[in-house]
Amino acid sequence: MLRIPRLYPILDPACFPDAAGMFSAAEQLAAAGCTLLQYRNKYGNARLMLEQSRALRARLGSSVKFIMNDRADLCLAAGFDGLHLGQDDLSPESARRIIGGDRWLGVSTHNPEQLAEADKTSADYLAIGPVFATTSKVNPDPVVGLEGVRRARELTRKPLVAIGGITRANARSVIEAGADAVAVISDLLRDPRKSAEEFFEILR
Ligand code: TZP
Ligand code: MG
Repeated sequence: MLRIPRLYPILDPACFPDAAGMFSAAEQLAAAGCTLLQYRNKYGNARLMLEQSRALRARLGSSVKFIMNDRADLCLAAGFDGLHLGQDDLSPESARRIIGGDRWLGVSTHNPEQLAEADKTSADYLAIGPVFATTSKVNPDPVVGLEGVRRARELTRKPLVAIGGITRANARSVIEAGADAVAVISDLLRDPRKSAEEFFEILR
């Protein structure tokens, strides 16, 4: 079973004024000690997504594990280390056939039924959320709260990533509810290096 770092930052170009801002944030996160980053782009075309993914890899090298959101094809094309799937993406087993056995595969779930279902797949880690209200996702599922994290913990032994509205103020409670890691977009945007360092301090 893989060991997932406590902090799992998600880079979404929609949250930055331009690509340079996202690249700079990625470098700051790596400088703070982040070793796992997800690239999540809901609006870019495939060509732009591949360009940005390759640029991220070129800047940060192989010390960071890069996870592609949604797209198995771009995961391979960019030479990423893993793929993260939602409930409307390829099934975990279909994606697994594409990415192979060695890359990480993560699956998002939003309730106990989805969690239990995903637990039966070859996914390497499972995500549960949104734990709290979030403005970073269009049409988010209902919040599951800390109770949702506790319930998820009871249903899987796979590494569990909590996502949605997680900040330095509530991250500790999420880990105490049973999550192994927190995935974060917005609370890393302002001063990414300092914010990530504070997350690590809180989650030690
Ligand atoms: N999936 C569930 S909530 C969410 C995603 C991608 C957004 C998380 O962003 P934030 O800003 O950390 O709430
Ligand atoms: Mg998806």
